Amino acid sequence: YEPSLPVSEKSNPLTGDIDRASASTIVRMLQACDGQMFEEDAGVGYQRLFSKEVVETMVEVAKKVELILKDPQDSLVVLSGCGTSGRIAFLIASCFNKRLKDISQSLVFSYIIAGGDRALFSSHEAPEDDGRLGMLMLKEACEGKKRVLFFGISCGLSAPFVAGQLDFCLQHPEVYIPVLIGFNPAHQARNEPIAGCTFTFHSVMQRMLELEQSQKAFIVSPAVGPEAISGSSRMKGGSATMILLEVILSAAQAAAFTRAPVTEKVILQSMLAYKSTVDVTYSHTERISTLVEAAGKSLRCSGRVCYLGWGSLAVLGLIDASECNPTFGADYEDVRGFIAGGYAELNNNEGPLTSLGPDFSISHEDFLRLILPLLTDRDTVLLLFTRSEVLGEDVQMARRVRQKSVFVQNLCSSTLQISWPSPLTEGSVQMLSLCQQWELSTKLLLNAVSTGAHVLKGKVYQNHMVDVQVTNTKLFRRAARLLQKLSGHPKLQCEEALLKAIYQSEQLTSDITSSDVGTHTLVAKHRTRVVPLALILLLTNCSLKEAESRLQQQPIVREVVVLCLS
Ligand code: F1P
Repeated sequence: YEPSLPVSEKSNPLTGDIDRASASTIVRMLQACDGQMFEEDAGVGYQRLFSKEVVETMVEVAKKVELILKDPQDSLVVLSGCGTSGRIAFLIASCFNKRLKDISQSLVFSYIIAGGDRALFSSHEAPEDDGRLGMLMLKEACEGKKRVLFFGISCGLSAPFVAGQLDFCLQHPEVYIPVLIGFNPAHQARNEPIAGCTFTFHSVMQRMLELEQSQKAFIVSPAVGPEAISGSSRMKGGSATMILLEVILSAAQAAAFTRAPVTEKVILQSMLAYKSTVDVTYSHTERISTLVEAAGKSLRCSGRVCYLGWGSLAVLGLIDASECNPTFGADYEDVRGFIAGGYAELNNNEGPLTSLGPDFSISHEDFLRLILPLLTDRDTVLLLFTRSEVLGEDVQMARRVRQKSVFVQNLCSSTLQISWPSPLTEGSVQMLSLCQQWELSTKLLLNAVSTGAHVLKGKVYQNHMVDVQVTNTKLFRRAARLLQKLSGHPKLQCEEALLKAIYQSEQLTSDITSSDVGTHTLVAKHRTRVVPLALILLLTNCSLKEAESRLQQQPIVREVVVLCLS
């Protein structure tokens, strides 16, 4: 079934055996996968990051941002997406607004995440399916604006939420210019009907392609190769989103405030600096492997991994932690992020969210109050900061954590001895890019830690997220496809097994089979381990009860499968 899959959903041949690899091999595999982001077009005909068309479009988009920065009255640059894409939108909008504030300019960047701010730090995948909701949230965010540059991010060119927003922009060209950011060739955009809408992602994109010539719409969608864990677009998809947006917005800021015009050369050089960041980060394979090993050990013996961060690096910790639940079926206690200054530092649209539950307690005070007393030597704590941010707070914090004999590792530029590529441009841009590259570097490290640790815990089968939460249509289809691949059974039978696991029912009633996928995903939200259960059902033809007990006895799915097959 693989040839028919879009690049972002394919399984990567480099990582087929990642589930049996050691920590250092896992890190080397991730390095090879991330390296693919910068590969040239290898004759497959897909646009890549460095393709001429991609760079040219980035120049044009940066010029549109520049216009808004120079004349911000009644204007807005909106960044929007679902899951990781929405979280990166938040991070970038916050960083660039901070920089505008530092030079006393109007703040023009704003973000939208499907599901609202609660989705910044926890998994809310269902709103991704809602095209109308996307449109309404965009309309509300832009009330009264006369000029809006809208960045819709969907790594897989698939989220109905983003399609709804792009469609709205196309219907109101007098105000909106849509820019689509994704990582598949255009013809691979999702063409599945969207509930309550007359368009598909694919059809919206076709309309955008027609408008590209007249610069009324832009598409930046280079392929970056399949993800290390199939479909896990939080990894390369998220990193490449960061790179594209940071390069475009930095170039626009430099042009608006330091009179350094946006050119293809500026864009290309800036992207090359990100390539060096990836290389330099992975030149510390040994140290990263130590972290992966420690985090894996913690998770394997029911310990926890905590990221204690300062500033934007803390945001990356919060983001990475929030993705472990939907990707690996992890509990929110397994990997958690905390930020110095809490919500005041985040400055998110909806303000403090602490009242939503314990998983929204994200300040260092919360960590000291709720987590520190519980820490044991099974746990791993990572401190994330740049030296200028912490002024000794990190040392104090590390001391307090170490008293509990926890594995503590500081991740800051000095500890990892990350040196930075020589500055490419003069003035403020140099400062900006230095800081931004710390962020990409931190993202890669944290993705390696959380992915590697879950792989070592047995939460990945070959290179598939076999414990994925089936909480929206994309994830339902991905789960059903995975069952087909792993069991060799036909699609219908795999979907039936999935439904049995979701509804916890041996018999599928007509009520169940006649419901739509959206309904199934609402029920699945309250279930765990549905894909492993369905897989055992398919492989052994046993009862649900027996499948559950097999999983309880051996939680590592690959081992259960080996047992089933023997
Ligand atoms: C959005 C997203 C991903 C997440 C998971 C579910 O994907 O929420 O960020 O990792 O795969 O979907 P996309 O719209 O950016 O492709």
